[in-house]
Amino acid sequence: MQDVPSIPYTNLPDLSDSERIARARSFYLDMASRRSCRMFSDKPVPREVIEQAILAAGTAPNGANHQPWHFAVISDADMKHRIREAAEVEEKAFYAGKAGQEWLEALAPIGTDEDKSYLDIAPWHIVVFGQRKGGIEPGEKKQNYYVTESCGIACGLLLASLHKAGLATLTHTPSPMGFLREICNRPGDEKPMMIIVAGHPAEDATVPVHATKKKPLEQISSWF
Ligand code: IYR
Repeated sequence: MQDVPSIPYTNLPDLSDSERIARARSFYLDMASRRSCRMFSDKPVPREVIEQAILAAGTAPNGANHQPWHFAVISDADMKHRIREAAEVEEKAFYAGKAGQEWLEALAPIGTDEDKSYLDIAPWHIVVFGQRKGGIEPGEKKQNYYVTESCGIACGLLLASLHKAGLATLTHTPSPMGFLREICNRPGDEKPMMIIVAGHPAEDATVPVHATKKKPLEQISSWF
């Protein structure tokens, strides 16, 4: 390693191995109870919850620590409605055949369609943009690296934080989603990655059983 300004690595708790296993299992069980929600309540959620979740997202490992992301956070009803209308235009074409038969068949057990009324109802939209150009200091236009990977990890942390805060979430990815750049007033070198919809589930909310079935460890890992 090159000699760069450094601080001691002292921020991890001193746990026993059994405590480590218990914590890892507890986190797994908590995350396993997360469900993608498509039936939201309009019950408000304090802005501070969203702020803390975005701060958590902003700790994600990323390319050259350029932190190549921007979160456009929307509670304004008119803006949410504009997003809904634009998303539904794309989704209508998608479900009318643009997706292709194989994709539509894959989605059939989830029961999704072009009706995105939850975008009006949920209190918060967090639109995640990946920054192709940036750097660390405001206004810099350096090349950014691993933008997709970095933003993917950040979105994972954002979803985990919101779930830990007792909120329902949905990763919504209308395709194409260039309209998000215009609505959120973001520059052309930013790529909309996804909308994370957050709020409380509707009282009668349900989730498709299909989405609750997760692959077992043997199927998702190999050990050497
Ligand atoms: N964006 C569409 C379709 C969709 C695609 C996948 I892959 C999903 O896992 C779920 C939905 C929609 O939101 O309906």
